Amino acid sequence: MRRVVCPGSFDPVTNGHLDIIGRSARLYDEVTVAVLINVEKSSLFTVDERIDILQAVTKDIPNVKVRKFHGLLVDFCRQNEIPAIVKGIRVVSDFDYELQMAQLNYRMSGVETLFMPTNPEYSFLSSSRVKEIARYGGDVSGLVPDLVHKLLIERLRG
Ligand code: COD
Repeated sequence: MRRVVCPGSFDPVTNGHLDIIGRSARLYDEVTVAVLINVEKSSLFTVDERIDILQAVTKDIPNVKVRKFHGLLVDFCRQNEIPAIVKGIRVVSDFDYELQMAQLNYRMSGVETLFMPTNPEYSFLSSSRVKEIARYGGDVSGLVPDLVHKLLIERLRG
């Protein structure tokens, strides 16, 4: 079975993330979406909320599963026998950052990283920008799944 992991914070998942997850699911037998537990970074949604959201928005893709992890991604890959990571690349600065991480991950473990160019429709999209726009009352519909849109409004505008 060909397995791959799509890792991230997903705070919250955007349509850019979903595009990469869906395209990966067409290439691999099993895609594990791995949500980082990062106690040092404050987040809008808890890890368990992010997992519930990811499960809901990927429910129609049968070969996608959602898990959480802490520590090194390559350790999660080893424990779950996943030989490769998929990362979406939006802009050249993403590549600079991701290349270094890919090379370190390979050196530590032999786990490969594959870069998937973002759909141009989503190349400007990040979770942080979505939260900022929603916080100040901007419209994020079309940038995130409808469920996330609803939850953002509830959480940020009380
Ligand atoms: N279009 C396409 N892809 C996108 C888009 C978009 N609009 N937005 C995000 N992405 C992709 C990117 O590939 C990104 O890597 C991924 O989605 C997740 O994005 P985020 O913002 O949710 O997650 P990050 O960047 O905070 O996640 C970083 C990781 C959790 C992957 C990373 O920090 C990690 O692996 N941490 C574990 C510790 C570790 O192993 N460190 C490495 C040492 S070398």
